[in-house]
Formats: sequence, C-alpha cells, structure tokens
Amino acid sequence: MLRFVTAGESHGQALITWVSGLPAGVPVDLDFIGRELHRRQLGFGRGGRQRIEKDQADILAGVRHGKTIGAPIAMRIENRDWKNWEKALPVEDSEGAEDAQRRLTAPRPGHADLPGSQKFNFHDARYVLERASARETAARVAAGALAKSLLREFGAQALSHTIAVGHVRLERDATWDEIVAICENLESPLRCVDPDTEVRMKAEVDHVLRAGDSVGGIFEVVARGLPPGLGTHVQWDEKLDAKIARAIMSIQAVKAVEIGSGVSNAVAYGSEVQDEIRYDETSKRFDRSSNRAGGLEGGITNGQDVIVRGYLKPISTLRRALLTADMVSKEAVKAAYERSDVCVVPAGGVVGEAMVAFELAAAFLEKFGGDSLGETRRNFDGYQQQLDNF
Ligand code: EPS
Repeated sequence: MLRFVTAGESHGQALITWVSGLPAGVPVDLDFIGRELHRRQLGFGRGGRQRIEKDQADILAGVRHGKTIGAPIAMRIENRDWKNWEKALPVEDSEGAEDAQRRLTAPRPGHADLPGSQKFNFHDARYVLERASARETAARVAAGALAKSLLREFGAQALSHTIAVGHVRLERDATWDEIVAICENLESPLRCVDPDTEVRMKAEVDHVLRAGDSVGGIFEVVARGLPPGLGTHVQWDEKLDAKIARAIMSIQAVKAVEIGSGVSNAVAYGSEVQDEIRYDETSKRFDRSSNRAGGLEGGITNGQDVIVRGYLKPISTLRRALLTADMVSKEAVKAAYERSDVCVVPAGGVVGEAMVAFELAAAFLEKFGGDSLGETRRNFDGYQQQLDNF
C-alpha cells in the first residue's frame, strides 16, 4: 500500500516525510524534487518567509544509486527560519524559556487556533498553529514528487494552473499545452494561462495587500495519460473520486473540491452533462466527446484527463484583524497578526498536483502491484493487452 505521513512544525528544525509502498527501481531525481519544492515557493502574494527558506529534500532512507529500493523512504526539508525560533520553541525546557515563548492567545477566526487549543487544552495557540501551518505542504510536495516519478514511468503526469483569484476568474478552458507551459514558466506570478486574466488577478492581490486583507481562489489539477480502470465502484471508501476529494480537502485552507465540472453539472440537464462515448479503431480505445465527468465515472478512471479543482478560502491571518475572544482573559480583542501570505492559490495548485499524483499512484499500484518496477510494468502491459482485446 502506498502511503505517506509528515512531521514537522512551521518554525521547528525541519519537515519530515515518510513514504512507504513504492516498488524498487523507480528512478529518483533530486533535481526534480528540488524543482517541485521551488515551484511551491513561488507566486505573487507570498509573505516574507519565502525569502528565508530555500526548500530542498535530503533523502535519508529508501533510495540508493538513484533508485528506490522498495524500503520506506524518509526525506528531510530544513526550516532555515528555525535559527530565529530556537529560543522560542526549544525541545528541552530550560530556565527562562517561558519568557522567550511567542504566545498567541487571541485566536484567528477561521484558523485552527481555537479548536486546536481547546482540543489539546492549551491556553496558547502556538503549538497548534505551528503544526496547522501550510509550511507542512512542502513535505507533501516532496512525497508527490516521488509519486510523479512513478507515474512518469507509465506516461502519466499531473499538472495544475490557477483558474480564480478572489473575484477574478479565467472564463475559458485551458488547453493541455497551456497548462504544461504555465507549469514550466517559473516567472508567472499567479500561474494563470491567460495573460490578461493574470494581470487582473495580480491587481486583486495588490488590492488585498494594501487593504490588510487576504484572498482565496481556485486551482485546477489535470492528470493526463492514465489508463481506464484505476479505483473502483465496489466499496464507498475505495472510490477514487472520494479518495482524491479527501486528499485535496486536506490541504490547508481548502474548503471545497470539485471533480470535472461537478458544480455547474448540478444545475444542468442530464443530456447537457453526460459525456458521450465513442470508440477509436486506431488506438483500440474508447473515449468521450467531452470531459465534464473529470475523468472519473463510478469512482473509476475512464481514460480521460482527471480534472480536480480545489477551492481555497482566503488566508485567516489578517493585518486588518477581525474581532475574537482572548483565550485567557475571555475579553473581546483583535485577532493576532503574524507575518503571513495574503494569497496562496499558485502554491495551492502545486500542492494539489502532489496530492492528486499521490492518490493516482496509490490507485495505480493497487491495480498493478509489483515489488519491482519491472513487475509493475509486466502487469501494466498485460492490462494494456486486455484493453486491446476488449
Ligand atoms: C503560514 C504562515 C507563514 C507562511 C507559511 C504558512 O509562515 P511564517 O509565519 O513563518 O511567516 O509563509 O508557509 C510557509 C512557511 C511555506 O513554506 O509555505 C501559516 O500560518 O499557515
């Protein structure tokens, strides 16, 4: 079973990712992982933190001579900011340590601050916010890069682009070539394929920067090159659309997930929504005249692009703070403000790619299995033959 978990707090020593279940023999390219981590750090509307960090994954286990060895993989991403927090968040308690703590008792509306503090019985949200922080998504991107490395061996990839920032929305579909280009373009401020729309998105971020506010938006992940038949309809918790929805929903600040054009499908007629089926003699494959289902029917891939959208709420840390109740005094106060991003939609897309790639890789290995890449490939090739003869 392919899975990953992470450890690490925003201003602790490092982030750790543990990945288990990849077959032996998957090529692992550190430059590729580094590039993915770098892409996540970009985007207009980020705070000062990204000028401090330069994310790189150090592989501690599970990869030798450039390939996976079938053993669990451990990766470490350093937090350069740790040196500024060593006194505030030491591992061992020491005399006077309390004075150095950076307490936060005015919980931010929308953040994990208050429910997390109530749950763990802290009257200071520091420990909660340190782990709830979206800094953790760097560890997810490292795991996603390994999943992408497996998918790439079978001609599949997951990419993303921004389709909305605040009130500004891309009003047309993006082509695959445009999505490829925007993922390669490290200069694009908001990762939108349409330059005019991107200018308006940038103005939206500028507006909230000036106003001390924050802004959310929508990213779209598109995965191409997958065979039909990943996932299953037979059990509710094994449906691939459900697994992908959970993976995207778990990203910090995501409050809604859409597969294909699921939201607008709900207010259209069946004849306008279902994708008609065709058969292509040359490729010996079925395809669809449209892809409103987002590549998933009955919780199973159908061979079309898998299309997933993540809806991000605006960041809950606001310079123009909202009212809250202090956790100690219980008095009405302004919510805490700490250095923060004001827009994370472009980074959200990169994290979304990682999460979708990971779920697809997990479903891929569930179907084709294999302890070595060669064994996975034999099983995959056998299935391709089955599809040829279907
Ligand atoms: C975050 C707050 C900011 C962000 C951070 C997420 O960090 P800081 O408090 O150190 O300025 O920059 O995101 C990252 C560090 C990152 O690498 O994405 C939060 O509260 O979620």
